[in-house]
Amino acid sequence: FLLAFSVSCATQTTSEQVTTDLSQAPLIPKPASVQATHRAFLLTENSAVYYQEGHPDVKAIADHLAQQLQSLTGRAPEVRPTADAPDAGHLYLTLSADATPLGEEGYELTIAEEGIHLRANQPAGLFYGVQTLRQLLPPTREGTTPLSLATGTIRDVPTYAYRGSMLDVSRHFLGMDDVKQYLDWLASYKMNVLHLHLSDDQGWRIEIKSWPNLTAHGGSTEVGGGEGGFFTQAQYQELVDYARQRYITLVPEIDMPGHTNAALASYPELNCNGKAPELYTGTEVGFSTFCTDKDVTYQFIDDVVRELAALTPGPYLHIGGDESHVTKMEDYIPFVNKVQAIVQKHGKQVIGWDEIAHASLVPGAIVQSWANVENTTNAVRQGGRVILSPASKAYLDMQYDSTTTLGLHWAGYIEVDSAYAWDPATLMPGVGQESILGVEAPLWTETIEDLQDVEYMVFPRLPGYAEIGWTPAKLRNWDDYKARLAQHAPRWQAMDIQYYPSRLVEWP
Ligand code: TNX
Repeated sequence: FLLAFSVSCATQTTSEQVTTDLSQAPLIPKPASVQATHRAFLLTENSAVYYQEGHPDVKAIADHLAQQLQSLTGRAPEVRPTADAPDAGHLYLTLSADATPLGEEGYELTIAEEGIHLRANQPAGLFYGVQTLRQLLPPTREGTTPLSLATGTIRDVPTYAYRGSMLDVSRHFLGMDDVKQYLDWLASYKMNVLHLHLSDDQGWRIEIKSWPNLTAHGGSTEVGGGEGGFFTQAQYQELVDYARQRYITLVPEIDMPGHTNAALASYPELNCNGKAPELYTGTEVGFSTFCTDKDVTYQFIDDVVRELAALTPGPYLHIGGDESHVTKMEDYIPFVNKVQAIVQKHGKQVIGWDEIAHASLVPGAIVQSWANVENTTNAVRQGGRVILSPASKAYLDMQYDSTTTLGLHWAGYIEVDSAYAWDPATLMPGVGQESILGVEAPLWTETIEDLQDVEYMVFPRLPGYAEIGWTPAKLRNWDDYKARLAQHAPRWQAMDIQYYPSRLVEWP
């Protein structure tokens, strides 16, 4: 129900009344449980952020929250270790190991008239609780404090452990600032994986010190013949760190044995005929392959995986494996088996596109399913777990409809409703929730040239994938979601995001 506040309402420039019903908050992802108590907490300039001492990450999250609050109140709140009995009106961040139902990533956010208490088992949970709090506050500074928050308790845990998106930085290179911006977007919707597609026919985008021509030559162009680019190892580590501060794991992908023209052009010895092809700036797929029966190929892969694994604290290394149309199946299978062993040797868990299920999956291997039911069920039969990226639902490079100018449509058009209204656990027969690690929405960049293009394809679909990964299926439905989604537009506007204004949503 709605209640007008004489104090707080005057301070909020929107004409809407201030709601004190926490269950009506337009949160994305929708929390697992919300209990409203229909009163209000007033956040003032004197509200401080108290954090439990003993864990550096908790202090960092408190600082992050303080920064967000400063942008809304104009004043930096004090950040202090929890004092014995501070007076009312503050925010408290606490790690409590006993709240086991919250798991690794869950949180409990209690908003009372006297104060706001955020609790979690792990820092990640506190970070997600802060993202929720941020969505309960206005998008921008709208006037003076106090800001009113509806009271109640949110107890929230994600359904799937892996909630990701992929950026293809190979077809068109996207630089440091673009990737950081993308990481911020993912974090604000509680997504926890960024998969970087670092190599393809059109470009090699990660410095490998033992094979320097990969980037010197192989990174020098992109689709359309632009200048390309690459990440130095130091830059990559900066991204790893930026992601880690947002509780996001980076998954690096080196695609092979196909999608390798940039590497083949950089080192002739990787080709069966010993001749380096020209660099490629078109958009065909499936024409390149490493020479799978040369020893140097595996020496090369060992070096690349060793260097990349050393730079990557996350558990995964993605070996691609898709669309190797010019690699014979009798060569593809032993190749994938050997590469899996190399990845294991360097201490990482293998992820590959669903075609790798043709090989014998090593224990712990994860298959990223983009289309093929047979490959995916084969992976599950082998004991592999699955990341779902069904092209006709989750490909961010698919056009919204026939009038969209960016993007492709080989897997169909994906309007905002179709992107949202599917359930990972019932998508493929034989691939149930217990086999599913999570969901990932890939953005391939054959037609995507810069961050503005990225924005248009990603917004407003990305929050939907975040919700599919986080919110229990039984709490999700399109009509409820689209009303919440509409209310995020002012947040995107505040961040200068040029989103696709789908006609299926009643934007404010
Ligand atoms: C298929 S799906 C690809 C990519 C393309 C994409 C374009 C998959 C694993 N491979 O190489 O960029 O389609 O939508």
